[in-house]
Amino acid sequence: MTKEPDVIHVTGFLTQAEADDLLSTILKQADFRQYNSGYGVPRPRMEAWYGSWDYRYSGGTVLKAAPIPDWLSPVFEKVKTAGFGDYNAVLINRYRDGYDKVDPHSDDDYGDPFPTIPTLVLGAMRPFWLRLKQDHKTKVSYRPSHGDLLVMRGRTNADWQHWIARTSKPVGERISLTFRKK
Ligand SMILES: O=C(O)CCC(=O)C(=O)O
Repeated sequence: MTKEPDVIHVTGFLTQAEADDLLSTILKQADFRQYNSGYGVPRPRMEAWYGSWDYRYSGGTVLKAAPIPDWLSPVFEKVKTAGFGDYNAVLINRYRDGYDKVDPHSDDDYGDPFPTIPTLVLGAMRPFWLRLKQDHKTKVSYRPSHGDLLVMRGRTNADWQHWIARTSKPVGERISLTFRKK
């Protein structure tokens, strides 16, 4: 077990203009909804799912399968060309302000014990936290901002949980795209 996660932070993965364009297209076109957790409580962020299978959260929430829109194809291609994998689905998360968050978790829907998980960030910078599952104390954070790609690799998802913390600081809207495959 390493005390360092295997994470690559690619700054400027998209140019400023590409990132601006994609952000404005997503805000106009993506079918964001606020889903409930398994206990009927609204999840504190909005989500849009594009993939050929239903995306299921533990607790029973289901994001229905939807075709990947054409305007997302170039970004899948760019992730593939950069050598981070060939994906066929994406979960787009929208954190409207500092109140929106996602709690510590691992992504266990890849059907792969050691998945490579690229996350493209648009909009405001929010620290991306990781903690070791073994002790919940060893923590590392990254600061991906508009147009950056953060890639978790190797044992990272197996040994670490990741999250976006709530903050009372004024922060703008943040969008993340997490690429998935089956
Ligand atoms: O928004 C992020 O950067 C993290 C997203 C995430 O952890 C997830 O959707 O599984």
